Amino acid sequence: SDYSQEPPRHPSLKINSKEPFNAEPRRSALTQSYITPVDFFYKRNHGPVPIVDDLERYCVDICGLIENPKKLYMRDIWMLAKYSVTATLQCAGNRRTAMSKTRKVRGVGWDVAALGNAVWTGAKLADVLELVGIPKLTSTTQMGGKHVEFVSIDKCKEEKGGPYKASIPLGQATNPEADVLLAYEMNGEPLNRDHGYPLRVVVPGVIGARSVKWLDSINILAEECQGFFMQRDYKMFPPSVDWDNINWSTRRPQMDFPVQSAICSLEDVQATKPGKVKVRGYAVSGGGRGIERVDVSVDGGKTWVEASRFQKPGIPYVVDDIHSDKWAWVLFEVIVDIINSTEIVAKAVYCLSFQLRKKWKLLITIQVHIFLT
Ligand code: MTE
Ligand code: MO
Repeated sequence: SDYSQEPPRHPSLKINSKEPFNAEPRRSALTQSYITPVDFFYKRNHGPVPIVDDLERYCVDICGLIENPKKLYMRDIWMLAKYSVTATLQCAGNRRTAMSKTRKVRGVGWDVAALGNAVWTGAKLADVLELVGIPKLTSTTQMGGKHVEFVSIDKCKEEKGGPYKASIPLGQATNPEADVLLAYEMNGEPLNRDHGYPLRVVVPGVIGARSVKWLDSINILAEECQGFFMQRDYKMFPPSVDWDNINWSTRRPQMDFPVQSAICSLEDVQATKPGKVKVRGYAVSGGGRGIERVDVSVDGGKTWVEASRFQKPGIPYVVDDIHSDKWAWVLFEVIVDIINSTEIVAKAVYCLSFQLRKKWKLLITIQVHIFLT
């Protein structure tokens, strides 16, 4: 593969792999702003970054199980209603290094910063599909086609030199409220090459792997995409399954990501003087479920205090559909008093749904070990 024409990158990024380029910001830099600057946004590529230099000729083929296949040029996509969605994109491998401490896992060794929160702007996929005759809110049982596949122009070794690809269910693709975008801007600027120039898919609330960059075609399929990243990667197995007895076809591809929280103002093991310590981090839930609360413990999980939390910049989070960015992370902060060597734990509580806001569930925690100096 040819890596001689990679784009420039910010020198502060922590590089996990050079070719293909995989990098994340330092965790302390990550939670400094609600919207992650493009320079500090993690980059996850599976091959060389492709070059699109003729925007006039660049187009997306919409094909598969439809009556009238169509080529959409950038000018056609720019004509559609323009939407901006604030969404956190998270790699399914985020925090893999910590997971490997419990049991060795394969893949890029990410710390806690293989995610970022951006304002994505573009056309809604539901509007694009309507252009080719697929009505809004087409349920998966209504049509011959049941899945919408996104195929890229890049090439990767997992696909034996073929393009990166993924699919989502037709019901999600045609639902305007799912906010699936064909995005041409990130944080108000045209996408840069690393993030998918000139056009990428953004599937909010779903693992990053489904948000295909450098879009080449959209394929309406009867079955879900059979590509490597849908069928032989990004699946969850119980502890009894190992690399020698794995049977990939027994599990569904991972789609919505689970609730997640991580402390970013401290390293996993950190020395400090006794006194006040700032605990700051992020919490995010897939599927648009939102974050109900973040609690922090300085005694390894015996007692808890609620952290203050910020979603839209400067405004304490308001719990309703309109004032929350439901696809976005929440930044939390609390000042704690440290008197002993101890373990600090953060816990995010997510909402099962905006309708059932009273019902909540706990999930992932992260632990930080503090030693007094
Ligand atoms: N799309 C293409 N065409 N090629 C890729 O390698 N990587 C996927 C996804 N889309 C990928 C892709 C994965 S695994 C993730 S986590 C996100 O893009 C990363 O997006 P980012 O680099 O913009 O942060
Ligand atoms: Mo990923």
